[in-house]
Formats: sequence, C-alpha cells, structure tokens
Amino acid sequence: MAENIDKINYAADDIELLRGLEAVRKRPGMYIGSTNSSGLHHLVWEIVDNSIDEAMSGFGNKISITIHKDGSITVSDEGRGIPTGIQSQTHKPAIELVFGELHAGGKFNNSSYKSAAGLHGVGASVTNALSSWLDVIVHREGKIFHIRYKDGGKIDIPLEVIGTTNKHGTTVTFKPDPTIFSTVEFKWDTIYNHLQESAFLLRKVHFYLKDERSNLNQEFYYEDGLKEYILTVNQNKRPLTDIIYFNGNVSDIEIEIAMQYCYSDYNETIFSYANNVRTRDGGTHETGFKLGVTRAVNEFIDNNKLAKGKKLEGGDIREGLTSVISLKIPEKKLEFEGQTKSKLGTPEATSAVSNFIYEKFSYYLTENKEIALNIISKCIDSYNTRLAARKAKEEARSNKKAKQEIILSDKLTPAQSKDYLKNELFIVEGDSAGGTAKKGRDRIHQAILPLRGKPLNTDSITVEKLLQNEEFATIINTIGAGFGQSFDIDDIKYGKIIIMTDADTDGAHIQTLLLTFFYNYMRNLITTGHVYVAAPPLYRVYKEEKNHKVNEKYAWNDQDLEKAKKAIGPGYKINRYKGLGEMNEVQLKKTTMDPASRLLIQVRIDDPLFVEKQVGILMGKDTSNRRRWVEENVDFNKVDTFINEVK
Ligand code: TSJ
Repeated sequence: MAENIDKINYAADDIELLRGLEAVRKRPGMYIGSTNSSGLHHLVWEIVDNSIDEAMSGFGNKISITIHKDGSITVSDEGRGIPTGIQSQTHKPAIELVFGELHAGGKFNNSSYKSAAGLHGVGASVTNALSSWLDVIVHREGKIFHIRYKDGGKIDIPLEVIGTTNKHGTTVTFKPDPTIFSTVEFKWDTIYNHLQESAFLLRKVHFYLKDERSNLNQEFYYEDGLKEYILTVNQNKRPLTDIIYFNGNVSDIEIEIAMQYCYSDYNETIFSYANNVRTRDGGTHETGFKLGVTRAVNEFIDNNKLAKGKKLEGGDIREGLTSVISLKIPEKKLEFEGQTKSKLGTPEATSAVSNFIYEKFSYYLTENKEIALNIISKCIDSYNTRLAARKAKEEARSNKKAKQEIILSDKLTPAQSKDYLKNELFIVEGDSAGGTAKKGRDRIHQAILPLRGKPLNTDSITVEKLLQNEEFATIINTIGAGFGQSFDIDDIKYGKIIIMTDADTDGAHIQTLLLTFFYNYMRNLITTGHVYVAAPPLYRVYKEEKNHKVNEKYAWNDQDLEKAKKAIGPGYKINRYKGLGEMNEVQLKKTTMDPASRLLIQVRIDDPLFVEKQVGILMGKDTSNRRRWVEENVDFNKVDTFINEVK
C-alpha cells in the first residue's frame, strides 16, 4: 500500500517537474539570455560548469568537449560522478533532480568556494529543457548508470545500471532543440575561447576540445594559469615589461593577479573574476586594484623624485596595462551586484586587493629599478599627452574660428544638420558604392565617406604611421572627437557610425580592419554603442505586373527568401546581390540606409578576451585561421559574437 502511495506522489512530482521545464521552453530568454548563437552556447556552459566545479573541488583533472556531426555535443569529466542514490525527501534519484528541477545543481555541492555552476548557472535542467534529447552516463561506485531524456526533458529511458566499471566520472551528450534556437550550429571559436578561459583560471586541469565536423582538435593545459592568459591576450603587442605575477591570501580571500605593460596601447584592459565567474562590470576587487596600483606608482615617483610638480592620475598610470585579477571568496562573503550580477559587491575585496597589490607592486618596482623607470616613463608620456590634448581642446573651444577651420576631407559628403547625435556617418566600401550612397542618402542627417581599397591594418603600428594614413586621418577628423587617450565621446559629430561593405569576404575583412581601428583608438565609441554595420539584403524577389508595376521583396537570409517567394507568388524572379554596387540608389536607400526599412547590426564587445584574440586571428599571418573565422562569421545570419544583435 505504502508503495502505491509513493507511486502516486511520484507521478504528481513528475508533472510538477515537467511544468518547471515547460516554463523554460516558453521563455528561454529568461534563462539563457537569448535564443541566438549566444543562448545556444549557454547550454554547453551550463553543463561544463558542473565539471569545472568538480575539478575545482579536487575531483578529476580532465574535462573534454566533443562536437558531433549530427549537431549534438558531449561533455565528459573524470570526477566523482553525479550522485544516483535516492533522495529522502523526493524518493527520487538525485540525478533526476539535477536534470529535472530548476536550480538543483548546487544543492548537494559542498565545496567551500561556490563557483560558476552554483552561482549564476541555472543548471543542467535548462539545457535538458531546451534539447531534443539528452543522454547521461555516470561511472560511480563500481557501476555504470544511464538515463536518457527526450523532447525537452521527458524521461525516455529511466535510470538503469548498464554495466560495471572501475572508473568514475560523468558524460552528458545532448542535441539542442532546433525549434527553439535561431541557429543550432556550435561554433569552434566560441567554445575554444570559453574553454581556454576556463583552463587559464583552473590551471593544471587538462581541457580537450574535439570537432568531429572538421577534425579539429585542441588541448588546453596551463601550469602557470594567469601568466599564460596575459601572454595570449598580449600576443600581438609589444611588451614593455615581463608578465608580473602575484598571489597570496588576505584573511580568507585568495588573490591572484597577473599584469603586463605594453607599448603603443592607449587602453587599459582588466579581466576580473570572482570564484572563476567573470565579473564583466568590475566591482570592489577592480576598484581595489586600481587604487593600489595608482598608490604604488605615485609613491615610487615621489620617493625617487621622478616627476616634479606632476600629479599623475590613475588613467595615466594604467595606460597600456593588461591585468587579470582572480579572487576566491568564501561563499558567505560573496556578493554580486547589477542587473546581470556581473559586478562584485563584496566590500572587503576593495581593501584586500588594494593593500595586496600596493605592497607587492611597490616591492616589485623597488627591486626592478630599470623596468620601473620604463613604466614611469610611459606613465609620464601618457600624462603629457593627456594634458596637451586637453589644452588643444580648450584652445579650440575658446577660439570659434579655429574650430571652423578644421578641414574636412573633400571625400566626405557631409550631413546638413548640426544636431550631431541624430547624424549618421556611412563609411562605404569603394567609390562606386559611395556614389550610389551619396545619391540615396537623407542629406539632412546622413554623411557619406567612401573608402578606397583596404584600410591599413592598425594593430601594432605607431601613432605617426596611423596619422600619415590618409584614410584614418580622415576618419578621425570627420568623427571630430580625437583619438587614443584624448578621445572624448562628448565631442562626436555622429550618433551612428555605420560601416557599409559588400557582404563578402573582402567586405568582412574591411569591417574587421575598421573595427580594429575603433577598438584600439576609439574604444568608447564601441562600448557606448555608436558603431554599426549595415546589412545589405542578399536577395531581391520580384515580379513585373501587367501594368509594368514591379512588385518586390528583399531577403536577408534563407528564411526571408522563402517568405518573399510565397508573398510574391508564382512567376517570381530572384536577384542575388553580390555587392552594394548591384543596387541603384533607390534600392540602396530602401534596403540599407533608410532607418524605416534597413537592417543595422550594432557592434558590441561581449568578451574582450575574444576580441583581443580575434584581432590576432584576423590580422595575423595564419591564413587558415582567418579563413575559418570568415566562414563561420561572414554570413550575417551567424554574426553575433564579435558583432551583435540586429537593430
Ligand atoms: F550538468 C550536469 F549536471 F549534467 C553535469 C554534471 C554534467 C557533467 C558533464 C558533469 C557533471 C558533474 C557533476 N561532474 N561531477 C559532478 N559531481 C557531482 O555532481 C557530485 C558528486 C559527488 C558529490 C558528493 O558530495 O559526494 C557531490 C557532487 C556535486
């Protein structure tokens, strides 16, 4: 009898669990952010984070990911294996809760530093809910367990023992549901970067990535973790110092920092983490780091009388500095802030990191006099440049005539309005498309700047060389807000800078060259959302009616194309556009320039690590990498990591 009652409750519980997963399927965006490529890869992170947690707790030092030809993916580890025993409250195997209940992941995880999976992760159940099928094999306590789900989390094959073993570990394979996602194609680069980032943070764990579609293989294993992180990020820069590395504890907070100065870099780049979770929006640990570094350098300057009467600011001191900060904070002290919970709030982290880095870096500067002098010299250069730029700007402001004398290139077709933020600057590939754009533009608010040929690769060149380049000198002048450290977003003359190229390999290359320039010299322009890529349509579907009226529809991808064919009806014809040049001014205006009907892609920096390396791939000598990147990303349907979101 008791058994029967249990069975009835069990069934009721099952329905309850399925309701939870149904909620995920109804609103996937709430759980994984989006249903585009970024959301798709989120499914993988939810799973692999569990293996990372297990390795962090000291169980298993090998984690592998395999992308299969059928669109499924496997994550495997050599940890203790997900517990399979019956849970007393629910009378169900723990493993069923992991895959059936939202947020069940951390429940029986006792590791002292809660990390990715336990913190932000919504858990493996979300991946299950959004998969056509999901298969789990656990090696544990001498047995091999198996369970399989289908159709977004329904049990297909209940938990069973399928053999014996002397190994331990967990293997999960799943196939994302194509009715949920706009793309179900896993990207090698995206998974590669994520896994490499994990490997940097979790040194001495082997990570393997295999792609059975292309037979690519990669192992990540770092003895030195953060040092190798910096080495990778700065691989295309000219280093001014060695990679400086410190680690230690301040009470129960574990701190690890790696940093390096590079020449001809106007930016400071900080990657910060708390318990291996990326804190994109910084927080108390970054604040502490900045305070400590500034104090150490200013004190060194004072003690050695290196800059009489000069008061260096933090920005001067951190120009060209790349840093990685990784903290391990006990769970009870861990606080996150902000809408996306990507800012560390733990108050104690500020003083802990500030005191730590102040002490260590001061000692380093004293012990390495020669390097210290090089650093100080760069800081003073930054300070001087900043002051000179400010002075020049003040003069220009106080002297209206001087302001009018800024010579605009004769290549530029300006906009008439002085309502700058409403204005748009189109940087157009080729004089011919430039001419068409000029005719098709809205002359009040749209300006056209044609580019001839490929722009200069601005990664790792000197400022002198940059300014000698007519194309970039023109762009800097036209935008009107300076560049480098003196770039001032408040002075921009356009609310939108729109890169308009053909939708082909050359066009993609030109986009990257321009984006590299903006990334290196006007980064704020990107971070504040002013840079866009115009997406011209790939097809025109049309039919000439009896009265010579042309009925037409444009298509940006294959789905659009099918819709357009249906809408136009039998007898349709198709133009496949290979370039901007194939459109006349009316068509170009309608499809690509007119805010009412165009498609624009806003450029965002989702992941600076990704961008730094991407620039290396695209500008580097290894053309096979470049070809692969272009193949994976040049299709506008798929461009959503480097370039994001349609607007
Ligand atoms: F996401 C997931 F749940 F599906 C998943 C979990 C996927 C993969 C590939 C691995 C894992 C996973 C879970 N690997 N290792 C573990 N470990 C545990 O769940 C575990 C084992 C033992 C104990 C214990 O206290 O004895 C605790 C935990 C959390």
